[in-house]
Amino acid sequence: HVAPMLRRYGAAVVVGCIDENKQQGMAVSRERKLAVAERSYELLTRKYDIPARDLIFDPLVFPVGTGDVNYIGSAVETIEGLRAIKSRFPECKTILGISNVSFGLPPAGREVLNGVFLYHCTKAGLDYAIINTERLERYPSIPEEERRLAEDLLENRGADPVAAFAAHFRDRVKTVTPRETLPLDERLARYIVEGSRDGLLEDLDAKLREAAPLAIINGPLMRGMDEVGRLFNDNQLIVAEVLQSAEAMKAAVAHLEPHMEKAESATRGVMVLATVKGDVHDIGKNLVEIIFGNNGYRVINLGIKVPPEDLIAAYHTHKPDAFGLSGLLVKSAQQMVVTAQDLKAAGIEIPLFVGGAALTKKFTATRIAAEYGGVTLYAKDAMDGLDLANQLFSAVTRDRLVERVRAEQAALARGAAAADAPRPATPPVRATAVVPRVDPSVPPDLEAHVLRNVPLAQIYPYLNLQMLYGKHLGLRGLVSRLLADGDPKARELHEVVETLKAEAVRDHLLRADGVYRWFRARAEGETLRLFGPDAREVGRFTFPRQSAGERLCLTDYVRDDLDDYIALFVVTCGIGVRERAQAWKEQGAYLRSHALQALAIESAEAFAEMLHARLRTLWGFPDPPELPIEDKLKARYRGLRVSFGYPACPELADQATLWRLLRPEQIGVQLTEGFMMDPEASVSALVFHHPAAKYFKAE
Ligand code: B12
Repeated sequence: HVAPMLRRYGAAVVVGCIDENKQQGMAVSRERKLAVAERSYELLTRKYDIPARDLIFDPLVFPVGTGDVNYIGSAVETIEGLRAIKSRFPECKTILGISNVSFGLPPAGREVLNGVFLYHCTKAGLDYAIINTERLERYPSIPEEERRLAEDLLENRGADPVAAFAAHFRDRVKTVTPRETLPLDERLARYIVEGSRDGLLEDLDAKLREAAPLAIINGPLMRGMDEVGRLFNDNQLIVAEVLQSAEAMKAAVAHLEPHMEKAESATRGVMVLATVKGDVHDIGKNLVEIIFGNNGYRVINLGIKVPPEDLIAAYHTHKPDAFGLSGLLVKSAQQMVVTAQDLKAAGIEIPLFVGGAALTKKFTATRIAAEYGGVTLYAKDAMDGLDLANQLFSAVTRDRLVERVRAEQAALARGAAAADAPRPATPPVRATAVVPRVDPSVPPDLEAHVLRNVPLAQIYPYLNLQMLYGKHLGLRGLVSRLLADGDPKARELHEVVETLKAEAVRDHLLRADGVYRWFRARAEGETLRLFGPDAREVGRFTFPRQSAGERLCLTDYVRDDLDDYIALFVVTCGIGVRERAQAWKEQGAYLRSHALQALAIESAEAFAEMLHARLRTLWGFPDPPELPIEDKLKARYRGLRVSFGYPACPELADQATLWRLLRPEQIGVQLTEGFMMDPEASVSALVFHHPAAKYFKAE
């Protein structure tokens, strides 16, 4: 299945030395590694005609220090297996995940063992290594004694090389010097890195006796923020901690400001930041503002739904060094193209930073950069944006960055042009995976329902913690497991989130409102017709059909021969959130401000999940009582909930019909000209009852 695709697209492939052998699938000995590689080579090059240069063999690395008898001495087998494969197939490449070798050993020892192992693998012919270069001792700087211990372990020399190695490194923890004993400058940087304000102001006063405020900001404080960036990129800090560091920075700068001359400014550059026309996305843009604003940039945040003419006016008023554009949806990415054209027509050429969930590097290269006069930079997140800005605004790195970005974008544009060969148009045909006809489920009524001030306690159980803690607050790993294991970062975040949840109830920080209604419906090809209680058509939606595979279309889930039913709803948890988050942000309470917006958007999603479950019950097919909420969040229930803008119903303009049918204005939700819902923390949905309904991508 995979090999013909590799051939078709000209892809390279990583070939692990694993076969179907039941006892010993993963090859450990050098002989088996070579044998599996030889067999794979034969199959892939002869049978499937994949060029040898596209094969990358992974001879596999096993942990040598966990005490697992199967892997004692396995490191030398990997090195020798690699050497054998490389000399047998010199035109192929090799790859290894290096640090697996040291799994289970003391951290200081791991860095040494990884360094020594990498060195020997490279000498044996390794082409690619997967390794964290920031956690690696370089071979030449490893002391003789430690090198010997590592080599004994890798080659399994001596009576018990694991014990000898572990004993040497066990107590060598990287010692953390208590803050008080550090020199003043290092202490100042440490407050920022730790996001702590305990003693910060006193130390700033002490420093003010010997240095000017601007020098303190640009010196130790900024060094702290640079370290925060480095630790974030090295996965050692999470978003929530970066926000706490920014809070400490903000407090420090606020303390120093009264001592500064009016004209003095600590800026690396000025950025005018905005969410594009038609888009209400606030949370991502605000993160960018906080990160840039506390790393030496002056950020002028123009807010949401900003048309190009406002950006052009801001250019003349503020004379910025760069623009930053944000947007959540694909439509907003298209709006960025229009904005870039308008800026260009106005003769503006300052660097343009762009970002957002639905934006990609490729779209930036082929569509936005192509329309703009100046350099256009895509940032995958706020820290990435900061890193790019720092390179751009430093005379030393600027040219190299611009050259790299332009070359990358040119390559992407060339690739896109080559891939853009016109595809034969396939006429829509009915589903090949025939969707069974089921009896319509009759809903309890066809009235419009308005839910006001739904208790948050009914919604919170449906919160997706992986999204809240992981995606928005940055916790890495499986959140449920980290919480169950009492992971310190997870515990700390739990504290923040739970406090905020309780506050949201007590102080009415969030309110939940919704509208829903069932409609009589009938499918007609790819069109879904909706009828009012008097059987008159009240609206219709046309959905795309998959052009290949199962050729599904959402209308397959609705009867075309008799009256069937679907439900529509809009929910929000966003009323008043933007204003409150803004006020907290201005006070420097960055983590709280961000956490409130994150809780609001995830509560909107949770509300949608909760309301959907309630509709299933009212509709006559309640979930089994024992079905846990985690399973509901994985859509393990009867029926399907989709939203306009999703892959099966991508046409966002259909939101306008939904608006006409449900009138969500009555719960305070407006539709923007980009068909987004204002406030941001809102979700709209179509609900199908068909038991075989499932998620699919139509285009
Ligand atoms: C969480 C989420 C939601 C949340 C919150 C949305 C939000 N404001 O973030 C809720 C549940 C409210 C939601 C609703 C909707 N969503 Co939604 N949502 C997502 C999801 C899963 C993650 C988005 C996210 O991470 N947000 C958090 C913020 C902080 O991240 P961010 O915006 O990406 O910002 C970071 C970077 O992008 C970058 N950045 C952003 N801007 C800038 C600017 C500059 C200058 C720089 C340097 C960097 C930068 O830095 C930020 C911080 O690090 C994505 C899918 C995905 N995996 O990306 C879908 C997604 C964006 N949603 C989608 C859709 C369709 C919708 C709805 C229209 C569905 C509906 N009909 O109800 C609504 C629209 C809401 C509205 N108000 O109109 C689609 C969009 C596709 C499309 N057609 O455009 C996606 C891609 C899902 C999908 N695959 O279909 N959604």
